[in-house]
Amino acid sequence: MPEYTLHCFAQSGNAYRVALMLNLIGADWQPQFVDFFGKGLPRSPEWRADVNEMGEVPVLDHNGKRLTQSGVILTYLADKTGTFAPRGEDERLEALRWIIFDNQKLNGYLGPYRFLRNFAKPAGDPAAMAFLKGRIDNSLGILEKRLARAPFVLGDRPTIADISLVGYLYYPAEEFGFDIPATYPNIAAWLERMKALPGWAHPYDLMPGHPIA
Ligand SMILES: N[C@@H](CCC(=O)N[C@@H](CS)C(=O)NCC(=O)O)C(=O)O
Repeated sequence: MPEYTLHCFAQSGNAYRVALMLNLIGADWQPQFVDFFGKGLPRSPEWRADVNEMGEVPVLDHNGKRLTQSGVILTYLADKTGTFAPRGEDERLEALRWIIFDNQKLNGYLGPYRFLRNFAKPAGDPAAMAFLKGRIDNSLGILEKRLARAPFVLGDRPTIADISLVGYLYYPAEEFGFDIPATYPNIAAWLERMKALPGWAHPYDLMPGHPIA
């Protein structure tokens, strides 16, 4: 039995952050498929009672400990292994700052936008989509500017802040209806740097459930 079990599904960029981290650190891990689109599993009362009261993926099981929220899990894995960990108080707080920004304003909007565009029935209301797109453009602009300063979000080496921020950014452009790397050159170069790390894999190759049955 592998050391880590990640409850996830291929379309989840929130889960991808954790799957990618596990692969990059060379962890002994296995994915546990969560049927989000077919059974709506995380929304069932049983799943909420037994797995995660917040009704969300990702969930990580490790040695009898159960963790949720990708930012918490990334912090846990970085603390445990020392890999991709921020160094010192200032970096730790800076990483947390970017992880919160990402969860709320970058991938926090990009994930629902992609969901409403591709998977929701009915698809997203045009006014809601326009609101989300405006917020996404603003947040991508902030990240683009940040990445003009250094190769990675905190400086010269990748940390959990980068692993969080790439959450949805490797999914195909047609799922968003706009091409992020083609629009933001600093983000494009940073995505290539992250992709060059040993252990990198695409979300559709790393987690089960693509294509949707
Ligand atoms: N901030 C959370 C977001 C998790 C999240 O929203 N996951 C989605 C799947 S991509 C989910 O399970 N949504 C179920 C729901 O909101 O009902 C994290 O980073 O772990």
